[in-house]
Amino acid sequence: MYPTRRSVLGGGLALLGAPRLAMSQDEASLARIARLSGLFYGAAVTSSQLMAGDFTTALKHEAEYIVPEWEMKWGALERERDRRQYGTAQKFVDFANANRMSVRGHTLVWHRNIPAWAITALKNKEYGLMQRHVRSTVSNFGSIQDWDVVNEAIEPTHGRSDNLRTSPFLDALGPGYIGEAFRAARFAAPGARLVYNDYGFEYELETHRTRRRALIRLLERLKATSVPVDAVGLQAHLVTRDIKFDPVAYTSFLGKIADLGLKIIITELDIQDTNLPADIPERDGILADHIARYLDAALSEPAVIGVMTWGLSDRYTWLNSDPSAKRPDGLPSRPLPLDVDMKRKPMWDAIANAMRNAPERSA
Ligand code: 9MR
Repeated sequence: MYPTRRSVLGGGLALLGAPRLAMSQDEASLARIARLSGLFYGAAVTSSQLMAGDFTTALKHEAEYIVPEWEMKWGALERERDRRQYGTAQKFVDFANANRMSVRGHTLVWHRNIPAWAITALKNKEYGLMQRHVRSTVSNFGSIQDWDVVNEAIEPTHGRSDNLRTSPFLDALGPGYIGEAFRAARFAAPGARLVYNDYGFEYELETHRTRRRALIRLLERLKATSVPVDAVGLQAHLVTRDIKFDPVAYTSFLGKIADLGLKIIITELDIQDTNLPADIPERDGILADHIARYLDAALSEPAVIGVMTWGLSDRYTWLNSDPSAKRPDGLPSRPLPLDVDMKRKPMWDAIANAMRNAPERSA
């Protein structure tokens, strides 16, 4: 079943005469294709999926990076105060080591999944708490060289002039909490790539335009105050509902991030199909086309160094349990490169082709 001859040869790779892709159909994988362009490819998974038979086989074949969907969030690591439990999260590191993969750490400071006791402690102005969490987590996973340090700190609708989201961290520590989090991470892992990660930048919607401006301003502020941020993670949870993607506007946005000396990672790529026809070939074609347009634009910016999908197979996706992504006909969604049986979909080809056609990165 995996990989299938039809899906590899029929799906576009047969046309690849270029020496950059001189690999057999069995060898072809998103990670290998990515690497040939100097990019990396990986996927988000949960700990139980690391031992899920055919899925695990597909994961090892396709990806060179994994990122835990939940298991490294604060609420998972320290549900009870001062009783930090690293066992489940460690499984990702062990799996990666055993399979010559890398782990992205996700995520140190986020307004969601904060343990209840920590919300109370932050309200009580325990100033060192966030920094301690960052330092302990990063030091514990010394082999992780890539961390989402602050996640989703922008929310212009919250009405602040700095466009920051009101959150337990902001309330307790003020806007400087972002810089403090990065400094704590740099202290604990001087060589790691430290990432600011966020969503909602892709489309020609007023909200997305505002968010793009807000992100650039935030990054400018961080750079101006020597905050050690190395890269920006753009989640890229795409949607197909009646909205416009403008490659020119998007690449200009990416260019502004690159001009600040920052790398860019597409960190959580997937796509909602709530409004699309039930017919699978038709639906998959539209989704693949949308992904292709997005990635062709994104990967034209040399500062983009890698692509992670939020899941690998339609069998396991947060979109099947998210109410906003439910299809009116109740059919399961198809947001990822492999179907529920681990067969490659047109989206796999779209991602592979976009990475193959990307200008070669030097590092
Ligand atoms: O996919 C993740 C889901 O399984 C978790 O329940 C949820 C809350 O921890 O987080 C989901 O992942 C989110 C990611 O951490 C940050 N960006 C948005 C993702 C989808 O909600």
